[in-house]
Amino acid sequence: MAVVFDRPKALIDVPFHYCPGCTHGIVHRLVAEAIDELGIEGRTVGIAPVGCSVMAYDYFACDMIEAAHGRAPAVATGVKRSDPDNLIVFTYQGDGDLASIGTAETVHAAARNENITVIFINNAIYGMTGGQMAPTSLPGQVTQTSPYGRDPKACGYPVKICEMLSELEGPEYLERVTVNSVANVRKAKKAIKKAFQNQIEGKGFSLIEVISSCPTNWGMTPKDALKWIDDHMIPYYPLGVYKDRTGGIDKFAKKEDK
Ligand SMILES: Cc1ncc(C[n+]2csc(CCOP(=O)(O)OP(=O)(O)O)c2C)c(N)n1
Repeated sequence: MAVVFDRPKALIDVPFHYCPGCTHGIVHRLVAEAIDELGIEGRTVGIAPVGCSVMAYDYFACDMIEAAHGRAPAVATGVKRSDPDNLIVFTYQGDGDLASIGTAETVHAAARNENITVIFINNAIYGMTGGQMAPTSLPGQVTQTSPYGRDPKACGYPVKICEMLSELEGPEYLERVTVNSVANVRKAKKAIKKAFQNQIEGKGFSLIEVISSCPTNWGMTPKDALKWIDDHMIPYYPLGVYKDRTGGIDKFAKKEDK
């Protein structure tokens, strides 16, 4: 009988601990599929810091390192530079991790065009710690620490990572995707695979921002959470390629051409 669906080899056969409807599991699968398809399992190292994906080392069948909260790009830099021609290094980070406590590490790894792959899970909330406001929480979004909705006057505006990093000359590839429909999952897969392929080809820093759902802390059913992504997250965080130096989407290249 033909096998039409199977677990990627780069995922260990254990149940995830994630809440029902959380999209971390989908993204884990896409990363694992990319590792399988590119044939890099034996030389891939993942870095997962603190957040709901803190136990990613139990799920990926490759070497995994636990970084302190926010520090994954710095750890990834050290690992990658120790064996740059062989190792394929990815980080897997939440928005509290990457866009708050780890902002400096993110910005400087991108500015250095460090040859690593960053998977950035933007679920607009601090999931693991119980639903506090994140740097990416939307204006008006109700969280445990903004019970009347995020007020930009008191809490500032969300940090748009792809837009911000696209202002740097360094990074090779920045794309924002989501996984709230089959079509969007397919596009996310393509972007994630490209982010790994870029590293294999030595092109440099690739970051894929995945707009994700957190039904538990958003206080919604899994289905409503996927719709909330369409209705609220995507208008604020438009999907698309923000930089692709080799593909010609690069404002610095345009400036030089003129
Ligand atoms: C240095 C440090 N500060 C704070 C914490 C507490 N902490 C653990 S996880 C987390 C937030 C994680 O949120 P996010 O990165 O968005 O990932 P998610 O859980 O939503 O997937 C925080 C603040 C910590 N573990 N270490």
